[in-house]
Amino acid sequence: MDDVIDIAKHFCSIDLIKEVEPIGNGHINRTYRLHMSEGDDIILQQINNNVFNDVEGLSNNVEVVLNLLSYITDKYPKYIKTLSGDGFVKVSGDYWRAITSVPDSKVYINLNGNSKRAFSCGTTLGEFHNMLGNVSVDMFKDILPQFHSAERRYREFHDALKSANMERLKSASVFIDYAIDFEESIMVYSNDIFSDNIPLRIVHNDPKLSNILFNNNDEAICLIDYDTVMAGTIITDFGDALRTVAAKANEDEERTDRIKFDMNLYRQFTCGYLNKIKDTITTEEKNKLYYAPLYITFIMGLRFLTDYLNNDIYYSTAYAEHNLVRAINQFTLVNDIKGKLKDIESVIKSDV
Ligand code: GN1
Ligand code: MG
Repeated sequence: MDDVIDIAKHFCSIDLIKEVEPIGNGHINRTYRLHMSEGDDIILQQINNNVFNDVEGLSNNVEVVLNLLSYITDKYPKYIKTLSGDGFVKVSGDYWRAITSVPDSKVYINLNGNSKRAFSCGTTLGEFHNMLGNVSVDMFKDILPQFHSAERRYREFHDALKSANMERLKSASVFIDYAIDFEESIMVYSNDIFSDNIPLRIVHNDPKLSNILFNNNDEAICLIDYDTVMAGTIITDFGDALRTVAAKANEDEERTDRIKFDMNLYRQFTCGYLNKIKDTITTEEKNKLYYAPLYITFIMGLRFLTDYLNNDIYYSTAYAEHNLVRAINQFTLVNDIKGKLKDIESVIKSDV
């Protein structure tokens, strides 16, 4: 852990560090908690420069969002600058930044049917959207352009098909066909979401369950992981949260018979969400929410499949077929959601 201490010394006095603990289960960044003998614990995170080329822009976005939130609530972490006043530090070619830790908090990677937690997740996402929904998008840099657009993700998929090796093309062939069959209908959704009548707002862009902190009473406190906070739509955030909040199995589950969309958790989340967002959401946005879980789950499956075809250059993987397993998992969830689409829509319609 000496290298972590070497980085930590740019953000705090190292005499105050009691313990360094590796944390997190993200696919992209390395994260540590510094347990401090005084003041808040510190979350120290390496920025994956491979994914985030514009480290300056990314740091600006994280700092701006945490500063904005700090005027409204004390539930969110505070941005910590380096002792010399910079937004991040570069050590041995790697970039690092720090924020305060939220005390007595935990994350879940599965809600195991717990309605109260699902409702609370909805409330927390709704609050986040309310707090940032009318902030000028110009304050944030578009560091990951077209992040949730199907046009971009299909372009990358078709490029990957051209360069993939025979072995992976063969093992993924059923799912490649599946993705090709879906292209037209997914493009329709994408064009419908990223259209002129849907406002671009500052949203989270990665509000998955493991990015929601809970307190010991099982109430969600806040969202974490601000790397993707930038202009986007509340529709994709709504879908992305449900992709994991209402999933009966985790994203890594191989046993496809366990992969289902839990309608009760969906209902609870949606109730909590709509209740908070009702004064901000437009009719056009609300009318499109129902297909968001299907759309964004499909996009994730497509991204995992693309990365598999690219020999795992983007997501960290624990074994050779990991990205393919994740793609199959997400496509299985898409199929389940598809069968429930009418019911999903009626829940949103019935909540006025
Ligand atoms: C990545 O790094 P992590 O796990 O927070 C990805 C998200 C995906 C997610 C899938 C910048 O997030 O878009 O939804 O994996 N983040 C980026 O679990 O690509
Ligand atoms: Mg993330």
